[in-house]
Amino acid sequence: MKYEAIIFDLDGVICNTDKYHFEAWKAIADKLGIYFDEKINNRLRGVSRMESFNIILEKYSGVISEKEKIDYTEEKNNIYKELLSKMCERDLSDEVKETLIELRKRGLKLAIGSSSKNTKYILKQIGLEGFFDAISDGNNITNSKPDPEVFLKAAEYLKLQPEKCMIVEDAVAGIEAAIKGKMDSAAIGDALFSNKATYNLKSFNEILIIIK
Ligand code: B16
Ligand code: MG
Repeated sequence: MKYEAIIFDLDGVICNTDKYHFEAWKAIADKLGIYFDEKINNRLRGVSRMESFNIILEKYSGVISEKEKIDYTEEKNNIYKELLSKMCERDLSDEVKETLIELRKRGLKLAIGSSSKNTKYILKQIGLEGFFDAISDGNNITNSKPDPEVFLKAAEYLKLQPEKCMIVEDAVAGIEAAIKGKMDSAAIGDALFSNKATYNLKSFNEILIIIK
């Protein structure tokens, strides 16, 4: 086989938490009277919480202190976590679940490479606590995507060379991170627009075809 491991992004790949990020950011943007739509939300995919807020603030004409920025990002995270608390095992699709099980059966190591500091909580909610061989997330990185750090750390935790790992991503920033880390990548959803991934997935289970 071409790869020894697959490193999955979480939000927008394993589960659809991206819609909750949107809802939570929208509440903050509305509070501040900032215009915010799906197109701006797509620029937040894969980037850290504070970087996301800085992108939203590009449309803000007022003045905001660093302390207020921390307070607003915390408020966003509380709204987001409240939405996550309603998630359960049914929020993991059969397609994703069956593909993960089949990949493991074929002997591949499976890891998460996510910018989110809520990764472990989300995995628990959808019934995947303890499933992955390694988790690299927003808690162990200094630079978020498009920096390759989160994926390089995942490869390191798996004790594998980065070239032996393939990345699955829904964010353009994530595909750029994979390229910088010299790793092959498979794009799904919004990441298809980057046109820079090694593979383009029409559906998640196509991973089973491309790894052959
Ligand atoms: P949190 P991923 C990313 O997760 C999201 O795509 C991005 O929108 C979010 O800002 C980032 O996590 C940080 O999330 O606020 O939960 O720490 O796509 O890299 O799995
Ligand atoms: Mg994502």
